[in-house]
Amino acid sequence: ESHSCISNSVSSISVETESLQQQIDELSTFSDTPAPSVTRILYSEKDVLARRYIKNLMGLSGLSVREDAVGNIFGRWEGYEPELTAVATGSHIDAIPYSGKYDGVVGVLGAIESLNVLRRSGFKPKRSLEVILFTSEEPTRFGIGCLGSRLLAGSEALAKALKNTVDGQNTSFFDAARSASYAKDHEDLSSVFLKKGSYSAFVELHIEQGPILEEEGISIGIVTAIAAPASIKVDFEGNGGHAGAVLMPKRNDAGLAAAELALAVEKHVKDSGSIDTVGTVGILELHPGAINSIPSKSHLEIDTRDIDEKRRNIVIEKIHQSAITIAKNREVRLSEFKIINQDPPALSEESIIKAMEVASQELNLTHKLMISRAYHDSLFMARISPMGMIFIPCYKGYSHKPEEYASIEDIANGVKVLALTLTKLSLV
Ligand code: HGY
Ligand code: MN
Ligand code: MN
Ligand code: MN
Repeated sequence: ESHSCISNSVSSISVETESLQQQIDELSTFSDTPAPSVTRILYSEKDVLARRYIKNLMGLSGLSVREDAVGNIFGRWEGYEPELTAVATGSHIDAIPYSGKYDGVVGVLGAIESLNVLRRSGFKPKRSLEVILFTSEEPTRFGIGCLGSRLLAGSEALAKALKNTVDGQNTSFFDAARSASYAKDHEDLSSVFLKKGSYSAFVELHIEQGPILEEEGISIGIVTAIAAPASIKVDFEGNGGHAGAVLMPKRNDAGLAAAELALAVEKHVKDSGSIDTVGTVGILELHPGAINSIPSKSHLEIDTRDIDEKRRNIVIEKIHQSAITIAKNREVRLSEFKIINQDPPALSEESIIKAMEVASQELNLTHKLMISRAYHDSLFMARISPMGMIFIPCYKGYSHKPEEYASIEDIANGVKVLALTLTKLSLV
């Protein structure tokens, strides 16, 4: 009867698109910047409101809700063989400054709706199904991406580092967590770690954050691999001084050192020999930041990624060499060159790729295999569980900006593929 319930479920599954769109719109109002932008930073008051909103939706869907010490939230639909490892799906709801309302959100609200779709179709899960809201996928507040999923994947290094991590306002990670009513009784985060094999499968629904699906008119992206991300923090220091009085030969301008390094990043990335290597200097701060004062300090943060880990690491090496050479030539001090993260890529599990392909075929949806150039919580869940990702098209591939958009039809397609994929993985 399990096969029959899958086959007739294709015809009987339907997504409640109005309420899903309404939820996306409502969630986007929990923001520190005006619409259409969304800014929702980890443990901020808006983040706490958004978390409450999601927990309420999980409750309304009959899921049992639990939260861990850093605020990863789990909504569980118990299966009829609860002793088997569960199948999980989920994503994030934190949003970088002035971004959009679909990144991450589609994979949380869509996951809850996919369980509603299954419940409404009369499906009974054998393996329990869990929706996970990962704490802080974005690096905005504490400089490290996928903070929640890295800890779930058992990162001792991160658990240790968080003990003396502060944000830009000098608030410690634990003070921020406690202000959102997490990490109350202890600073030992090993309680967050999940053992390898805790889930039989993890699948994340996400907007593509790239233009391919929309350009090629394809409804579903089936992710085969997630690119390898890395981030570096660099500080230069010089003597600074009066913009009028100090003549050029006497200067050691920390701002120009940063500018030269930013251009060196672009050069090394373009010279990598592959279009798949990318590099970005998204943060470049000058101190004291006065028009008539020669920058005495500069701080830049570099994001570089590639689907080939070795090629990416060669770029990091070259960036480091450039920083040292620039400092020497300009007689400034390279006071910090810190690699924050240098992660390997992740491969999706063959059996989950297969399940997503079959689900797309059953739904008559065009689909294609592709890589994810953005990182996701799936990159870390892949360390403790077989992983898969479903992409849906987004407008011109825009993301991390207010123009980010995905149509409710495309979102509904993603929710249906997720729902059918979950049935297959749950009945294994
Ligand atoms: O930056 C990323 O790739 C992710 O969207 N945070
Ligand atoms: Mn059967
Ligand atoms: Mn993002
Ligand atoms: Mn995301």
